[in-house]
Amino acid sequence: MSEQTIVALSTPVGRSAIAVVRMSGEDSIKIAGRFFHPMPDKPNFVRVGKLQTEHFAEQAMCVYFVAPHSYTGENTVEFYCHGGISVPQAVIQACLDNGARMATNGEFSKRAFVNGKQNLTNAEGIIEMIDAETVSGVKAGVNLLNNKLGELTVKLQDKLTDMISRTEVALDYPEEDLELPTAQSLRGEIAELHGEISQLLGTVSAGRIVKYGINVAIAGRPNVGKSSLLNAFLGSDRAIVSSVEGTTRDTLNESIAYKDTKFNFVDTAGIRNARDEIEKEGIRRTNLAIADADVVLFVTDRKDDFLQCDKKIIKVYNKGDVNDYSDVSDGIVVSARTGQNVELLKQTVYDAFRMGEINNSDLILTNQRHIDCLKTASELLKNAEEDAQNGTLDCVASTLHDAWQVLGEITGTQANEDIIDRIYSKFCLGK
Ligand SMILES: Nc1nc2c(ncn2[C@@H]2O[C@H](COP(=O)(O)OP(=O)(O)OP(=O)(O)O)[C@@H](O)[C@H]2O)c(=O)[nH]1
Ligand SMILES: [Mg+2]
Repeated sequence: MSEQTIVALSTPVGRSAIAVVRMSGEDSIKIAGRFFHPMPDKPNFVRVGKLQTEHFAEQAMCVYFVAPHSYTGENTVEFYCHGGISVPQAVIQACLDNGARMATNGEFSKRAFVNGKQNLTNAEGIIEMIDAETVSGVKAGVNLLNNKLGELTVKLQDKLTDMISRTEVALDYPEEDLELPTAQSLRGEIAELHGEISQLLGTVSAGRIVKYGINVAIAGRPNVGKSSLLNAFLGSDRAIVSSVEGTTRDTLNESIAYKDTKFNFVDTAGIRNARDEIEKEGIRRTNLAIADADVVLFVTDRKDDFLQCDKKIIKVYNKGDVNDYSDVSDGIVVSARTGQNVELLKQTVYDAFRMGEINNSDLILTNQRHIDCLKTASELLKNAEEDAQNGTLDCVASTLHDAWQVLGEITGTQANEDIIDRIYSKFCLGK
């Protein structure tokens, strides 16, 4: 049964030069022909024409695509009309009056999935691209859209299928003289596959940084210039700076984009024996910020200072404009006041996470759903390895099958309706 034709505004609601209204479904071209004249002579070509709405005639452009050669895989029509609120609304109304219905969030993309035009990772790639705040985030989305993870998942599933079928043959025809896997050889194969998945899961922390940025805590004793450094990073007078020790009492979060990466700075209260309740709470928050950090910029203005924590630390010798740090070799000398070496410090943080390398790699896990599926698959393979070790081939086959199933959830070949709906509901209307 063919689905009903749907319509939605694909551009944001509000004042704009143009707006795009999209219709998809078997009748979409027929519906468009009732109020847009002349229709383009052929698919994939834009034509300017008169779009008759209930109250006015609008000059618009129209293009149509014929199934299956469209985003959704169905007949699709797009109108490029004047922007604002009322004109697109009237165009949508014309579609509704002629037989279309309003689309729900992500319904165009869901139809693309149903029609085999995209898999779930492709769809999630689109969401990541739209939501990305940095170039590296967009790249991670592009890789998903380009099916990098999808292809790898299918390859892993193929290997599993091969192992499952050989194991099942061994179980069904034990007396036949076939070249069948021994428990030991099977264990080796499973371990290899397990290793591939573990390697992939090893990219999770890099993926979090790509998606959300590097959490950089600026910490140290009072008055060393932490807030001044935050301001220097931001290029604005964000935090209060004063010569009074204990100026900053609360944590202060600000982000910047550096190259293709986001830095999430937290300026913190200076660490010392607290003088009052408020300062005590401030320092407690400093410790939370340190615990949450990917890297701590330990700011100091003297040579014999140290900070003990189990985080990556970059020592920052501040006030380089007035202090002599000529024999310092375990950190970076900067001046928050003059800006000396502040760019170098950003570059140092960037390099500490090998962001250049990460952003050039093909496959980094950035999506929690994918991570969860791979973790489950990894657990199952670990169990299968043990079963193989114990020689219980029937258990091996069924566990490998479960792993195959879980991997299928990544691309959606094995995903249930709930997962699919949850993913597409994250799309905006008209996508
Ligand atoms: N000469 C010089 N003075 C600086 C530099 N950075 C900060 N200062 C001064 O050091 C004092 C303290 O600076 P803040 O940025 O408030 O220091 P803080 O570490 O945030 O201090 P608390 O919030 O009290 O922990 C101010 O008087 C700043 O002007 C610098 O690079 N050179
Ligand atoms: Mg401060």
